[in-house]
Amino acid sequence: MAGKFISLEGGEGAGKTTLIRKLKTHLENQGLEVIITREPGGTPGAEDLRDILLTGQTDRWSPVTEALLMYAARVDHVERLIQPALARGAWVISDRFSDSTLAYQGAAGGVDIARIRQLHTVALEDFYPDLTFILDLDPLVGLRRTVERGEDPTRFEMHETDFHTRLRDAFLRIASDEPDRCVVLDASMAPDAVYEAALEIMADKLGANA
Ligand code: T5A
Repeated sequence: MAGKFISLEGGEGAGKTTLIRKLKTHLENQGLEVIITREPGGTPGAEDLRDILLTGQTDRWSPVTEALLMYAARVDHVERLIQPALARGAWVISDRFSDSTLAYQGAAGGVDIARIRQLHTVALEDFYPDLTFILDLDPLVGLRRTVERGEDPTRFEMHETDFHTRLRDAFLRIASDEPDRCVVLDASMAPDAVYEAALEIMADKLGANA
């Protein structure tokens, strides 16, 4: 039986990585093989692209170039890691996927959404996650969390507040446009409360195994 593909989306510091670790442990306790991965990245070639995408000045690439680079990385990721894992029955959880391109390069960066959707079709046809969690959080709270972590900011974290507000609105719009696939989680709750809410949704949407 094919596995399931879950993506987590949201603004900076929303708590995706924290939630993914908990979901992995839960699913492994159900006897499932679980692969956790991230975008941009996830395979050696895509991680090379991640290095150039996340470093340098905010205007290092135009939003269209960013979208193309994100999709170059994504095709490698899907073909070499995600699809083979799903085919052998593993569950794959990715820290970001295609909705991030719609939100970051599209709604926040200014690339026409229809153009990004066309790019998706050219690159991956109708391949999408089975379930997407959108972690919704005030962007200032998320950015504060990343600052408190003490790492250097990425190119995207350095954008103005307006950019992060557009991102939040974009993710909420994606969730309301695609209610079968996407579920919004209130990421201002404590980590365990976010996890409990995610477990309930996963069981409801993906069935008994979850
Ligand atoms: N990008 C990506 C695009 O522009 N287009 C694309 O198509 C794609 C795929 C990736 C960047 O690339 C951009 C978007 C991103 O800017 P990244 O470093 O992977 O860069 O950035 P993020 O994905 O945003 O990852 P972060 O690690 O910054 O955030 P997370 O994973 O959402 O948050 P997490 O779990 O690491 O938590 C952050 C801090 O908050 C605490 C944690 O302990 C941690 O210290 N925390 C909480 N605190 C209070 N309450 C909670 N519920 C908490 N949950 C976590």
